[in-house]
Parts: sequence; C-alpha cells; structure tokens
Amino acid sequence: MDCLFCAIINGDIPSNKVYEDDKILAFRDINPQAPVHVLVIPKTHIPSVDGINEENSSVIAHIFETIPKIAKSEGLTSGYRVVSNCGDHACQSVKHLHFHILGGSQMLDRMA
Ligand code: DGP
Repeated sequence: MDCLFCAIINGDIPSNKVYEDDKILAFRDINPQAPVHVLVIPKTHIPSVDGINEENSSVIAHIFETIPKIAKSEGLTSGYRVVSNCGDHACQSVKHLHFHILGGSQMLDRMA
C-alpha cells in the first residue's frame, strides 16, 4: 500500500519522533501550524476517523490515553487542541488516521 505515514512508521521516510510504542507513533508535523504541532498515528493502517470500528478502537483509546502525556512532555500547560480531519470537506490530505496536537500559543475560538 502506498501510504506516507506507513512509510514513516516503517522508517522508510524519516520523521522527528516525540513518542513511540508498539501501537502508536507521534512525530512533529512537517508544516507546523502552531509552536507545538505533533501528529499521533496508529501503527495499523486506518484511513480516517470513518474507519474506526469495534475491532480497531482500542488503539484509539490508547492514543487518547497517551495524548495528555505527550502534551505534558511538550510543555502544553495552558491547553492544546486535538484535531482529526476526516475526508474532503475537512481537507484530510494524508489518508492514514492522525490526530493533530496543536498548542504553545493562544488560539482563535473559531473552529472552521
Ligand atoms: P491533514 O491535512 O489533516 O491530512 O494533515 C496531514 C499533515 O501531515 C499535514 O499537517 C502535514 C503533515 N505531513 C505531510 N507529509 C509529511 C511528512 O512527510 N512528514 C511529516 N512529519 N508531516 C507530514
């Protein structure tokens, strides 16, 4: 399968890792949109939020258990935003489920 984030998981494409375990990987976004911009991905290929189901949802729980730890290690003591773009209307550009952690400065209260 031709998937950019699978290639990052496999080490075929380098990334700036901030967290890794047997189920998930977190690395810095190549085009940061905030002082801290980290992507958290499952190591299993799930195309988007739309692909989450009963069989694979335990990794999503694990991602959300780990996000606060990553936020703490990144010094995001004043809050942060977690975003997952799903599909064309949301401008999802990489079809491997990922959660953006954005923080490090005051954000606008508008979401879209
Ligand atoms: P989205 O638009 O939600 O699908 O976000 C995809 C993000 O992936 C986007 O913010 C840029 C990031 N990205 C794309 N290619 C690479 C890459 O090769 N390395 C890293 N670290 N990030 C990438």
